[in-house]
Amino acid sequence: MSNCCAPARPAADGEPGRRAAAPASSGEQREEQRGEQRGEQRGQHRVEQAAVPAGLFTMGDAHRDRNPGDGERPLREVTSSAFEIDATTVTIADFTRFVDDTGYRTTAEQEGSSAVFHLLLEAPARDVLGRFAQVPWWLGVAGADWRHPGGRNSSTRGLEDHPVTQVSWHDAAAYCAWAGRALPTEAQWEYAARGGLEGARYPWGDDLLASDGSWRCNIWQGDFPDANTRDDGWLGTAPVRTYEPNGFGLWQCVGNVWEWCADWFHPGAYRGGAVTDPPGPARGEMRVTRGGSFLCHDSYCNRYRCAARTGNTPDSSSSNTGFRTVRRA
Ligand SMILES: [Ca+2]
Ligand SMILES: [Ca+2]
Ligand SMILES: [Cu+2]
Repeated sequence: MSNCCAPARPAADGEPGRRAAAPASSGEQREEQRGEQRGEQRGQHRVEQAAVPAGLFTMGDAHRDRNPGDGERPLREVTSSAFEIDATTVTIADFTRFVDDTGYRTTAEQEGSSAVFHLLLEAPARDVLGRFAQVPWWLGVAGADWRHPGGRNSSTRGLEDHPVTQVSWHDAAAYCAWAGRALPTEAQWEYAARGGLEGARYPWGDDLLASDGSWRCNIWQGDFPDANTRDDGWLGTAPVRTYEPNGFGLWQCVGNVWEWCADWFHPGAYRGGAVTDPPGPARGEMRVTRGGSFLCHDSYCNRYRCAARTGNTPDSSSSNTGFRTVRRA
């Protein structure tokens, strides 16, 4: 899949998305072992927690807004155990504590590049390695990583309360291992994002805008991908406590940054009827991402919805993908 919203890291042969998938969870298991060897010294995870009660919800797109091929249907009844989830995505300040404690190097740092949205580029032209063919507003940029989200001339100064970005699924899993946490399953993510509203399009209801016409999430306004009017206040990421939290106390599930989930992505994942605490497909090539980002616009990508789903290869990283975590069961 060439995702309109976040490109896959090119394989060594330059063809996006063709890199062989890593053996299932190898990075995660390695990081988990490391975390367990540290035992009591597990890192301090300071993100505020939202309590999600045990319950039953309808997973999937009840409005037929779906993107063909994403597999937002059939609807299915999901029974969920209670769990605790981060009220916000992991911030740059949070990720800094993890890296300071462990010396962890992200996939982008190891590979030497990451995907930067063209209007967020802060790097000399020689750092631009290329454009992604299907999604030319994405640039492969040498030196882009979580500390330099726009490239070598950028920094995270003043962005401490913004979501960390330019992190791969492996990086998110490594953070979780350090913190004694886990990525949410896709079902946990959707249940938490819905905030107790059954079948609603957004975490706050069915209408995109507030009754006074103001924005309730950080997506794109204007002509994608070149002109953004910033009606919602933001071209790129917003601080994690922007707008209002949902009924369970979660902020910005929809918009701002895509959020990595634990599951492998498969468009047929919902077939098979009612389930309890589903872990997702046993294998795959992409990990699920949820919630859409500051780049979503109805003109080409309406994935800023509770039911929307897509995936990316686990080594991919970009300007608009981050994560939140759950307490390990
Ligand atoms: Ca925006
Ligand atoms: Ca989000
Ligand atoms: Cu989108």
